[in-house]
Amino acid sequence: MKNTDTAKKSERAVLIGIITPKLKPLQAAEHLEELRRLAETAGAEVVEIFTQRVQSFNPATLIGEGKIEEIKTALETYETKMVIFDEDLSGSQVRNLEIRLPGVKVLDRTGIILDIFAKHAATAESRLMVEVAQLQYLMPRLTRAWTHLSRQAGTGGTPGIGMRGPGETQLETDRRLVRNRIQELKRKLKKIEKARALQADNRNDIFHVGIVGYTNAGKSTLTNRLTGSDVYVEDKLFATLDSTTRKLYLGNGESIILSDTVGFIRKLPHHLVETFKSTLGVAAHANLILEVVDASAPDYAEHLEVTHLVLNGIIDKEIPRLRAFNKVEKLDQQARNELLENYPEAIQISAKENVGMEILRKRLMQELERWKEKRISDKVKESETAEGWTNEE
Ligand SMILES: Nc1nc2c(ncn2[C@@H]2O[C@H](COP(=O)(O)OP(=O)(O)OP(=O)(O)O)[C@@H](O)[C@H]2O)c(=O)[nH]1
Ligand SMILES: [Mg+2]
Repeated sequence: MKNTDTAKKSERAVLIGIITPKLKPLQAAEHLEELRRLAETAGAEVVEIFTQRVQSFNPATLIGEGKIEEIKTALETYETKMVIFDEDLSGSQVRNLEIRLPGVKVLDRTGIILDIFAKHAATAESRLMVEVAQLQYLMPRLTRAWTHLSRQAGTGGTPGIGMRGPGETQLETDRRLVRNRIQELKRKLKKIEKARALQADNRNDIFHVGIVGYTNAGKSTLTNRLTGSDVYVEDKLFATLDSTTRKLYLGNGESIILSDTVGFIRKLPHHLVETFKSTLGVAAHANLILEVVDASAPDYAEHLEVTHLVLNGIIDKEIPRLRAFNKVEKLDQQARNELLENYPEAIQISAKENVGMEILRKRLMQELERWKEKRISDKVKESETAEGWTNEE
């Protein structure tokens, strides 16, 4: 086919990965492959990937002078105006790199993730969260060049009258405007969160399962498979941003609720996790966490680690967990046996090929029964305490 529309529309990009002594070569390659997928999901066409081995980062530009020259040549060869770093850049690193690479857009991993989030945000809540995250990202990158920020930040009007303190520079005014806007958005988010907590309270008598896991693990495919719903599935990162809640009938008149949530990814900056806490909070209110893992990903062990780190950051109570290794139809018998040996508690499924669904339903039923029993014993304890039967001296 001749020159497709998408090829014409997408912006070309050069990727840059840093290999630190801690990183094994295979790991580094996987990280870069993930960055390529992120860039493509954001709509870029990757034309070249550079890596640089470093003992320590160059504080001014992250990478060395020689590498910058190499990149400059590649940008000219490919007529490209965009570089994307796999590491997060500080505001001054972006500025220094933009001076060294004039006219080139310098982005980092978080910038790309935010771009994808903005594309996929479908509800008022996720749009608010994306805006907070974008403003927080913007803050350290603000320079004197950023004037008229009040309009850019969506607050309307021009900065200045009634807004500027005595002797305050434009930069300080801009920072203050961004901070105010962040506060305002956070207040709105708090309200939505409160409404959600209330909803969760009302649902107290139904067993709620939060489906979590690394992005692209197959969470939405599994939700669709189990509940016959039509949640958006795509072989792209962060296809899901807003959580979806569906009812699942387990048989014997039992039903539970399943929530499909936003996926995790490595190097997720702390402020992003903080901001998306309420979307992820759906999982924090769950009675069971169903962790979906792409068993066919070569770096699935790292996915497990990342998932746990993020989960521990957002969940402050003990919630039972069930792990399902997905996409196992892609593994040979030996790999499946190894999984079983290393993770005897986990189940193996293929949401796409409808494998292991009966076992999963059975495990969900068992967890439901366990939860019911616990509720009864908790209630008994509660009434005993209320009547002063226990802990009497
Ligand atoms: N081979 C195989 N592919 C699967 C399976 N389950 C899901 N997929 C594919 O994996 C890709 C991602 O699936 P999703 O269900 O969108 O994954 P997700 O975890 O919801 O991803 P995000 O919402 O982006 O975090 C899609 O191309 C699915 O078709 C499976 O069991 N086997
Ligand atoms: Mg999804």
